[in-house]
Amino acid sequence: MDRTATRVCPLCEATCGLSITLSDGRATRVRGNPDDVFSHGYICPKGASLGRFDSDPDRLTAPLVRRPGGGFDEVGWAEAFEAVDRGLRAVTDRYGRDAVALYTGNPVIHTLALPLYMMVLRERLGTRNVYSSTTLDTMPKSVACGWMYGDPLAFPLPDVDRTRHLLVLGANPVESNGSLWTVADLPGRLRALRARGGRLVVVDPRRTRTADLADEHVAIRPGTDALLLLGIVNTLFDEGLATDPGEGFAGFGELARLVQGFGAGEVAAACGVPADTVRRLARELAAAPAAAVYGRLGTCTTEFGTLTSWLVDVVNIVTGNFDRPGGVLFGEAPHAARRPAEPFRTGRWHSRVRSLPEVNGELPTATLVDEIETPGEGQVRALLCVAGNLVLATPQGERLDRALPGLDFMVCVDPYLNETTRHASVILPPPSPLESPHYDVVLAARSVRRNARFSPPLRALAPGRPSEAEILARLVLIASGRGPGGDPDTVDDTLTDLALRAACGRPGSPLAGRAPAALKAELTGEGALERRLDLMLRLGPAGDLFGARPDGLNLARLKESPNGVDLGPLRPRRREVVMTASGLVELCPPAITADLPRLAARMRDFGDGGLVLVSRRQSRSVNSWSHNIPSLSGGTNRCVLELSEEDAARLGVAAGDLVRVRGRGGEVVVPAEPTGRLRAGVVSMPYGWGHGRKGTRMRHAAAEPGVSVNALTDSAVVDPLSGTAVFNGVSVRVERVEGSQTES
Ligand SMILES: Nc1nc2c(c(=O)[nH]1)N[C@H]1C(S)=C(S)[C@@H](COP(=O)(O)OP(=O)(O)OC[C@H]3O[C@@H](n4cnc5c(=O)[nH]c(N)nc54)[C@H](O)[C@@H]3O)O[C@H]1N2
Ligand SMILES: Nc1nc2c(c(=O)[nH]1)N[C@H]1C(S)=C(S)[C@@H](COP(=O)(O)OP(=O)(O)OC[C@H]3O[C@@H](n4cnc5c(=O)[nH]c(N)nc54)[C@H](O)[C@@H]3O)O[C@H]1N2
Ligand code: SF4
Ligand SMILES: [Mo]
Repeated sequence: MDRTATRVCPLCEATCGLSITLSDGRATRVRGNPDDVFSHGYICPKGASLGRFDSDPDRLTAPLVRRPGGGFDEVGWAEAFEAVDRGLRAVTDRYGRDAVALYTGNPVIHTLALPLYMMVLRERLGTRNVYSSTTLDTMPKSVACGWMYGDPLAFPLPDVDRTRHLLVLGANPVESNGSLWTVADLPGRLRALRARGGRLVVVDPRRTRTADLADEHVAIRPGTDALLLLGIVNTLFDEGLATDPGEGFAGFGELARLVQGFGAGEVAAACGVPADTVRRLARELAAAPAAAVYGRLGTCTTEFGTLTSWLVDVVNIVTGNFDRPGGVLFGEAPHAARRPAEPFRTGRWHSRVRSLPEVNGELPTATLVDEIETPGEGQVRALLCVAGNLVLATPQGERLDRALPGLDFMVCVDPYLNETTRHASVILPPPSPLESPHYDVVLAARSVRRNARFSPPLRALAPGRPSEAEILARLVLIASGRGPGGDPDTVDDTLTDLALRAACGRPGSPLAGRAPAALKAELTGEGALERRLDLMLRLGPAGDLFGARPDGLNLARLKESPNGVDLGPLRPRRREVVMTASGLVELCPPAITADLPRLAARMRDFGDGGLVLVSRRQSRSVNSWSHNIPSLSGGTNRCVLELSEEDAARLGVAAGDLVRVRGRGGEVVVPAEPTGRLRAGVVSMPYGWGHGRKGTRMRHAAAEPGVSVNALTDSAVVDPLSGTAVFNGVSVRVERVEGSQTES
């Protein structure tokens, strides 16, 4: 029997509403849901393939446990959890808690269960060796926002539908569909911006498909955006165009002083952008009735990621576009979101081997390999890897690939036997997204429009198969020393009780004086996790407060609204958000501006001739784990090294020739693709390839494996303020492999 259900897509940050036709439990057709309150029918080829992700025959359905002689055995769930309990306990008993490292990957932001257990799992593991994809991605922005606003998760989002001028640096939202900025149909909204007379400027060494849509493309030299932005701020002051934000802000005068020495004329050569262009970009931002600056991976994962991320916000503030419609506005989740207990700071502890500072309770993922490889007290002996593909995702991933077999124990929560999980002692596969409830705990807070959408599972789990929530709850029980067989609901119950007691006990709270047990009995939902979500919705800014706000949100109401609930546009709310020690927005946090001399010193050596590598995303890929989906592979979705036509001519490289690329991390051989899209001196490789390794089981991906860009990158360099890896602006050498024409 066919039926149709709606569901939010979990594959990227755009959170499009889908309409899925199911025949006998299989998704036979996936379309954009025209009635979805947020995405209004938009869909991309990845979302349209969600049914193929669900039915992928290589997706694991049972836990795997490593056989002593190599290979894996499928085992029952109870046996797998017992093996995890034994393996982790053996390591902590002998070496202590810090010997267990936790790594969590990108899908954590795309599921309901993972983010809701991560904090408690971290706490119960009690290890300082906490790592995540954040230090491969967004941490520079978090550090900038942490120091400027006091909250590392308070991200200002461009108000794309009302702005008149959008300056995009190091992002390709037409292919990525946006990041740290949840916007469905971003390509359409960028077109709409231009159609209403607004201007789109894209700064990127590559003329991307986003740049194709723009009024202007500025082909900057990789790694120099901080200098370009300093040149812009300098021009704003120099020409009397900078707006003093006044009350509620600190550091405007100091900013004017700090940008001296970074005039348009001084930064131009390093950026490879004419001084006149730098000045004009500044004047256009100042003149626009409403403008927003946005930066993403090309600004974060560089040597100066935090400085650049800070300057993006500085420009928004001193052009008068901060916290106002048409400029940038803080996101607002409809559920009770976690706020930090105290103003942001970093460096509460340091990594053992390289002494890199803790940020947000995490250490830099770039140094995990050092912690595994380097013997001595505090060495990492076990790894719990949740939804991560470290081998392909981290700089110098091949070194990690060699180091992981040296661990005493490794657990992966992952649906695939891939480049990373092949090293596991135990793999615990979560069910398919279609079998899991969905609500965007993380992305709702980064959405350009306030909305709430819940997707129930479309299919019951096979008997005995645990949900992803249960897998995580059992890991929490194991980490708490309570063994693998306990009741997983007690984890959620404890958290629910704590939250209710706090809400009822706080003077002035709308629930003050009410009985926690009575409120708990009112919670609805299938299972303890859904009830915890119900609580978060009820206590959130749009929540029903258990009847105190009768038209407010709760889970039952979301379940009655299959197209979601729209809660309106974002609104200025700086006063609610800012929680720095001073209570002010800090324009010049000393921890950040202390890094300016390093940039000033480096300014002189940019552009000394060699080739530099940047990464890119492909519209029909999802990071490293979608290449097994036949409907998304082939055509342009291939792993090739793009290089400029000038460089190709100089190196004697023609389309399809194999080239050897050498970086500080190692080398790869890859087909070359000369293109008019790249700035001379820059080469670009897609991120996420390098499949087909021994012992993996992703058969379609193995047929066209590609090579890993992270065989070239170097784990020794990080953005020092955030510990974030450097994937963009990496020095490489390229040479043609003689006699090597690939078939194309
Ligand atoms: N050179 C270079 N390196 C990069 C980047 C780059 O641009 N260039 N990008 C960086 C960025 S932005 C990121 S976010 C990181 C990503 O780093 P990771 O998150 O470590 O890598 P992913 O490729 O996203 O792998 C996700 C893993 O989660 C599994 N998975 C998928 N869905 C689920 C699920 O629902 N539950 C569970 N438990 N597991 C699931 C997949 O099988 C896969 O193993 O890589 C970084 N690395
Ligand atoms: N289709 C698809 N969508 C995705 C993903 C995917 O794998 N595929 N991954 C998701 C994830 S995890 C993330 S983090 C987001 C990333 O979202 P984006 O950041 O929008 O995507 P990227 O393609 O990594 O874009 C980075 C751009 O920065 C440019 N660049 C590199 N170095 C520099 C530099 O120094 N300066 C400037 N100005 N530009 C530079 C690159 O040429 C590239 O065009 O995408 C998400 N969405
Ligand atoms: S844009 Fe992102 S959320 Fe929308 S359908 Fe595509 S992958 Fe899914
Ligand atoms: Mo990412």
